[in-house]
Amino acid sequence: MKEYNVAIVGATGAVGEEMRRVLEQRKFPVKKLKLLASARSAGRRLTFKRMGVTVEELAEDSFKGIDIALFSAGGAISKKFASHAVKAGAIVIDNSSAFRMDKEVPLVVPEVNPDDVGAHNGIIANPNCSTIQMVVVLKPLYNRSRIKRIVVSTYQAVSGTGKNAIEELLTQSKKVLSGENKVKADVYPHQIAFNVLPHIDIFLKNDYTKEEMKMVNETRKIMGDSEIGISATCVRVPILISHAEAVNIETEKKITSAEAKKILKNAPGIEVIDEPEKYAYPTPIFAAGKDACYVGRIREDESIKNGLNLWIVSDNLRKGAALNAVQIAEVLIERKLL
Ligand code: NAP
Ligand code: 12T
Repeated sequence: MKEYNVAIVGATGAVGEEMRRVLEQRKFPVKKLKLLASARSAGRRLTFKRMGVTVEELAEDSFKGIDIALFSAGGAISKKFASHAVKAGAIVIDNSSAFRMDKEVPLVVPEVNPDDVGAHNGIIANPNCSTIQMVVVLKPLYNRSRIKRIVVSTYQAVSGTGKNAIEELLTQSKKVLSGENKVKADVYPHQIAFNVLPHIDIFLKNDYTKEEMKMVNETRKIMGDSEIGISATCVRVPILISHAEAVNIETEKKITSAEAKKILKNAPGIEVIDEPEKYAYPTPIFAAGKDACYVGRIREDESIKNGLNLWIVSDNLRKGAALNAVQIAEVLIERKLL
């Protein structure tokens, strides 16, 4: 089997760490793994397949001989370095929002639009975490009946923001539990421990957040339907891993809740957990560390003719980031595009 030289840009971050784990767990055919981060981390030793790998400082000439570069160090780094990786002959799979809406850049969720991978100019974008888990679940329903409108509220874990945010939630929580009533907020504008913030990424001119508009625009691009009405409210909650979403959809044709359950049970990448009588529904703690998009609380919306309500939960660092990126690379290999 052919093996590939893989680089992880942002290897010491929350997503980068998960990338290493996913590559190893899925037995991705790695010939050589290059771990890149800032000067702060250069020289650190990390393990891959029980071997030590030294973290190197990211530079323009880091990509010689690299076949696949998995970028996860923020949009500014992607904008500055992705072109150098492409020039060196690598295919870039980018986790930031830098290129997602570019016309020449495919935005891919393998369960939804795998055929889009081919049309790239060196860069393929990994969608936003909240978008990925929603489209994995909505696509099989869409295939049964076009979805006219989506209304979604998210409950997003702090790990979506990165390592500093995980640290901040833990530190603040310890302080509150030890009786301090004033805690310092650095990463977020307000205390996140024991709180809920209706604010993810920056605010835009229309008063929505960038995260909310990513869900609108990326969903339309991935589903290949620019006409779907989408309204999102993205909320940060004090949990470590996994995003949850309450999703309401309006379809053109009626889909009963029984039919929806049957469709979703047979769809790729999805597990249905929906037995209210046993209190069985997906939760963030259950989904953390797992690969599937979990869906439960499937109900017909009794306020409209053709509506459904769903509760969708998935690990934001895995399917929401690292796993989806590695699956994109696997599609490239399967299709002999790499
Ligand atoms: P993180 O935990 O803060 O890690 C950031 C990583 O970037 C670290 O490895 C850091 O290295 C590296 N980095 C920072 N500045 C750098 C520089 N100047 N040069 C080289 N490396 C640098 O963040 P994260 O949660 O892993 O997220 C990173 C990226 O993934 C962001 O673009 C975020 O938008 C994206 N992301 C995407 C999704 C998704 O929805 N698909 C989900 C979460 C995050 P040091 O350790 O040396 O500082
Ligand atoms: N600000 O990939 O803070 O565009 O949870 C993902 C997660 C941006 C992204 C977050 C973010 C992205 C967050």
